[in-house]
Amino acid sequence: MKKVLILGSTGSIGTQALEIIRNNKDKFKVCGLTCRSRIADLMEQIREFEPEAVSVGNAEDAAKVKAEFPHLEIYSGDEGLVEIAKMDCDIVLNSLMGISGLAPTYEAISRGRDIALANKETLVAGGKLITDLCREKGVKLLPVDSEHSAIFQCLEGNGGSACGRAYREPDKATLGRPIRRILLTASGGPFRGRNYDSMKGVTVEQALNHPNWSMGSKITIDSATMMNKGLEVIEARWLFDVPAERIDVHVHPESIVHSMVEFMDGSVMAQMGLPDMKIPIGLALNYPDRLTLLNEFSGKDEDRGTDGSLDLFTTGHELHFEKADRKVFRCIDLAYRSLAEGGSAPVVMNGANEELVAMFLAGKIGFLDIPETIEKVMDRFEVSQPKSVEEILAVDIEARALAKEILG
Ligand code: MN3
Repeated sequence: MKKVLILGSTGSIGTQALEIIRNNKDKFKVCGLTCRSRIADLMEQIREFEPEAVSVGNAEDAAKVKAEFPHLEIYSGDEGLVEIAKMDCDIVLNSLMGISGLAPTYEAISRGRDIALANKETLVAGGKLITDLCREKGVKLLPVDSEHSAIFQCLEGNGGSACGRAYREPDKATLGRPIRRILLTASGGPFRGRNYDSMKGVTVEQALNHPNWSMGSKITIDSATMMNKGLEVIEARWLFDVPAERIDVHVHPESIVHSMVEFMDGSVMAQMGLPDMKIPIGLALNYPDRLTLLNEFSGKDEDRGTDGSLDLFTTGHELHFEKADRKVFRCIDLAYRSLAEGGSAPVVMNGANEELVAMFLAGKIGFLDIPETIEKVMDRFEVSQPKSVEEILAVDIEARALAKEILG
């Protein structure tokens, strides 16, 4: 029985994880849950899953929960997330939004808990700090992001496993991983095929209309700007310890191939599946074993595909691949630039992006203000070398302030 702490349990990933746990009660026990503002949803989850501790966004909501569940350990605020991350558990699912995921993840890793990571900003901002600590503590960092779960699955049995085995340059390697390239796939988002100027007036509603995936609003806007893919390049760089020049972005509008790895012998491994986050969530929670997530297969070939499985015959899937247009989706290049500059540069890019996405969602700025302002913020920032969670969070705050200042 694995004891699971879910950070961000009322969001898209959190609720899907709880659905998996509900159907696999012999394998998992929820020990802690957190949410920022969806208190009613959290209370329902507390009734059903009976955790020992929860954390909520503020003290007022904590009091409300306490009134209803007097025996529960209850924390609140950003400190609450760090406090609950200290609790005894086997695995922490981090499905928090944005940089808020960094400090509690660091805390959980320092206590030796395995991490199922859905919060890519943790690695974007704290990649070196987090992965160094994982190696030191022998912690498994299991990707929940669908592309990274795909890469992880392609690497299993090919010299790779959960975070920690160092990549070596193929020509110099006798040991290590003979990876030639990681082929990171991207759906292209709702604005695939557009030219840059045509995106000037796009509305929040249009940007939130993702063709394949149903996700939270921040990541959906990131998908529309393709900053999501930029963040994923950085995430892959740290998770798999592969240099940025060996990570390529391939637009694949069907979202059936979730990413690929090319090895030095010319073999390319791909992982496929319908776009369903339960697959990566389930694998990360139950690693190294797979869960039964499909309905029982009835045995007749004609029935394949009706049980939620990928059927390449009857659903008529055609798979297409094209280059990402980086002149249009400038955020991809900004992410590569931040990796090349190193140090605080990805923190600055990420902090500016988070602030700008929130401003766009609030109707305060235009869609193209996002990439253009991130670039200005990066131009103005001198790259530093933050060495702790606190220093990273300080850079994040500065970057957000500068983004706001530039837009007046
Ligand atoms: Mn993804």
